[in-house]
Amino acid sequence: PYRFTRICPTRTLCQSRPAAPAAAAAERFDAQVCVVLGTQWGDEGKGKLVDILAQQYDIVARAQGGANAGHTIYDDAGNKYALHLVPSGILNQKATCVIGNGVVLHLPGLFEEIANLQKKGISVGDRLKISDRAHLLFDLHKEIDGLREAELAGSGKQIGTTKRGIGPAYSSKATRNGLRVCDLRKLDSFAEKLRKLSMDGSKRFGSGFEYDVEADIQKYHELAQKVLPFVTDTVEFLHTAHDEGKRILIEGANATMLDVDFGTYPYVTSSNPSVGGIATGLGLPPSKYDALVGVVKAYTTRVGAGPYPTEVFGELAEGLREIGREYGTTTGRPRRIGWMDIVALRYTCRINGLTHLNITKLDVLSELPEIKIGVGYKTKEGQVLRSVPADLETLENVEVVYETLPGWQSDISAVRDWKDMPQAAKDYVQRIEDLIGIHCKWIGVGPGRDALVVKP
Ligand code: 2SA
Ligand code: GDP
Ligand code: MG
Repeated sequence: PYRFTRICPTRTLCQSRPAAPAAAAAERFDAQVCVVLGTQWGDEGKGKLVDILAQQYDIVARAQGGANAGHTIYDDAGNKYALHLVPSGILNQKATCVIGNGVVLHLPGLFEEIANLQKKGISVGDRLKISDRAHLLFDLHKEIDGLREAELAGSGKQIGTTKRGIGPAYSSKATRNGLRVCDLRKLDSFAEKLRKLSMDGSKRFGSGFEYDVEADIQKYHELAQKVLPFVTDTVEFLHTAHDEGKRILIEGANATMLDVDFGTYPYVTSSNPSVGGIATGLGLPPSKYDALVGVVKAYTTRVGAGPYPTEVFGELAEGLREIGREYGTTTGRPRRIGWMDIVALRYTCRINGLTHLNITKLDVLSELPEIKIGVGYKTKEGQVLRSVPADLETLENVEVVYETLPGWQSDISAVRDWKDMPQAAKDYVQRIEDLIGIHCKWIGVGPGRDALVVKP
């Protein structure tokens, strides 16, 4: 039944973009502190919402993850930006961006990203604050990430990491031999600590471990001078700003189904992309969060290995991948594709205590004659599960129970008002809202800033 009829001009995404203000930017969002989180396996379109909301916030902060994250955003002129470590608020020239203590920071990558932004006319200047407690991610962590994946390849159990060194950097943090940004203030002891850390790698991996520690120490002499002007106590900075009534937007990276505690372990990232990671990654407590927005793709995608109950294949997957441009922002890997999974979504919404949802990429489904929603998991033994099981074997073997809704088969990429949405598209969004019980405040109908519908 899935014949892609190419009725939908979203296949030429962002070729001519009207410089109209986004609907969300026109309407003030009241929350003084707003947290934006991924509710699926990442790449829901968090960056786009953060960029839009950032126009009305003073501070935009990242709390966890590292350069594994990839957020693609388009400005009013249709220029494309791919951000990894720099918060997506950087496009708002009035916003100060914060990289919190929970982020693992690869300094060469950060400066490359800043230079790329500068080439596109976005000056970072003094608008970036970096926590002195954040852990440094070195090339040795990337090296170990690659070596570990190569080891796992033998047993066919590769995680499919981004090879950005994320797991090894959080391992160093937990092992308590990691180096923090504040260590860059004392370069003698910094060098000693880095030599010890490097020794761990060479002991574990022997001659396979290719890392020139002395060369890196030299490099970090320069990098320290470059980064220290941005470094501050971000806990103090954020609390003072909050007390002064400043508005703070917090940008989640990755997503709850990739959370090291709640995701499909071990096929997860090594941080907590759920709400707990926001609190520990910034030192701003949950009692200060006024809104928690979950970003939900109208279907699902996943990069890397691991169980994925609603995954689809063949022409349907290929068609949606092409229309939705589902390729990794960081690695360019093709993303796996699946239907909306309500069991997983209900689970992640509960964990995060979400107050609003943003359904994204509804336009990508426009060509389909019918659309499925996974509403239940049935085990081999015939038991219907109410939530996501911890045991991967159980999860891998569930049979998904689907509801099928009619598609709208018309282009919705120019719709800006909920009342102009085709009835079948309204029904699809309403069904998700009813199943989850959280207001879908924003609906994405294209990648541009203006392509957003506010649902009453
Ligand atoms: P890692 O590198 O240790 O965090 O990888 C562990 C798992 O987490 C997944 N992961 C991601 N999933 C979706 N998007 C991510 N960011 C990039 C993007 C991904 C890319 O925006 O497209 O470019 O490939 C991201 N980062 C980590 C990863 O696939 C592993 O399953
Ligand atoms: P993030 O990691 O959650 O920030 O998401 P990514 O930026 O990695 O991936 C989301 C992709 O979808 C980006 O290329 C966005 O430009 C694009 N996107 C976001 N919202 C929409 C939408 O509503 N419709 C379409 N067609 N694309 C969107
Ligand atoms: Mg992404």
